[in-house]
Amino acid sequence: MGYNISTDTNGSNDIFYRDMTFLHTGDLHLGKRQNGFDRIPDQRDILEKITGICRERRPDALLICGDVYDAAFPPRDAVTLLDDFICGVSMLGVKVLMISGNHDSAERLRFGGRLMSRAGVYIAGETDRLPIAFETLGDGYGDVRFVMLPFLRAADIRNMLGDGAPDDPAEAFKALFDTLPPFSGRQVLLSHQFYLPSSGDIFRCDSESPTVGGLDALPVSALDGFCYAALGHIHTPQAVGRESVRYCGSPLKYSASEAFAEKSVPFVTLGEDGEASVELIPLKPERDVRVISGSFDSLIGAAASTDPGEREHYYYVTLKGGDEPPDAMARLRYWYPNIMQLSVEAAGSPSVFDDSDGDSYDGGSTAELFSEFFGMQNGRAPDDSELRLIDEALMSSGEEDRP
Ligand SMILES: [Mn+2]
Repeated sequence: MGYNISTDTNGSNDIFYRDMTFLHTGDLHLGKRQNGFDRIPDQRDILEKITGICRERRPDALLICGDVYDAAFPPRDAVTLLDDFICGVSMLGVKVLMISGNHDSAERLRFGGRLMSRAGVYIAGETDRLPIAFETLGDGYGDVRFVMLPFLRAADIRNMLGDGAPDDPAEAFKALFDTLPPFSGRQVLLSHQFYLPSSGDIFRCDSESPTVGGLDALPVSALDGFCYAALGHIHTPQAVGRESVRYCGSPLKYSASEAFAEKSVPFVTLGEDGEASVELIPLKPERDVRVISGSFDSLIGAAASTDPGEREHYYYVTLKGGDEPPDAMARLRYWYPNIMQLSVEAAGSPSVFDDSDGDSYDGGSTAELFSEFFGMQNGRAPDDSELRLIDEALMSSGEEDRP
């Protein structure tokens, strides 16, 4: 946004417009604990780096595309961190546009949003009314409409579109976009759904928890009307179908499967004609996630000659060779204080030791789990006839009701 009035070499007073630019982030997962480690200090570090990019590059807007927090009830340090981040970016004169993801509580995230919009901080967490939120920012070439779609479950779409909602998710999304007021200018989308290209697949990793009550993969063709689609949800940075539809990826590595991924933030320049050019600005954390493997002796031997700074990273360690002593974890931690996980690869089945606080489910029968799932989907407990249907379905699938 904004423009520079300058004198060109001919001495005439032409106005040179500056193309609109924005920075695309998402999947911050603030407050996440990873294998027992509080990642708030790392998150503060990486958000300060993103703020630094804003300071240097002065984009018109910073987009935060969902999974802002790791949980619906974020710890207070996470809330403080987000407050500091948004405030710091906003003070630079950069607008902030933020949507809720499947990990966020949409209602909590949008607290104060109507007031904050006056300061250029826009939050979309509405899932219960039309139209979906949008903000219009202008540059010298006219207005650009940012369509801000909070993470939507199938039930949200039914609530928004009513009885006429198409069953096909792709059709439903088109119908949602059709409810927006007509607009002929350039449009940018913020969304936190699972989109797939028409051919091929996308790179996924272990830290994207499957979405309860989520929609099936949406075809990326649903986004054809947008100059740029800023997506969140998938933690590996990648384009989907075309360069200007992309997942920015999480700014930090939240699983061992991401150890070799390059994290980055797309810096997007939107031309007069709606052409979006993308520059990936690399993100380098103070403390990285590493994967090492080898025999106990070889790892201990290598540790002594490894730079102490290097040993401060987070490590996923796999021991091979069967020479590990009973106190292997303690002895490795002497050298590598931040071991997130230690696995022993024996000839038989691999075993894993970690201090994870665990995502695995902690009991409950399949029917109980289904009832919980039903509640998340529909906002109420299943009634008797629905419970009978669940039982019948479990019986016919051969899935016995576990204790
Ligand atoms: Mn995520």
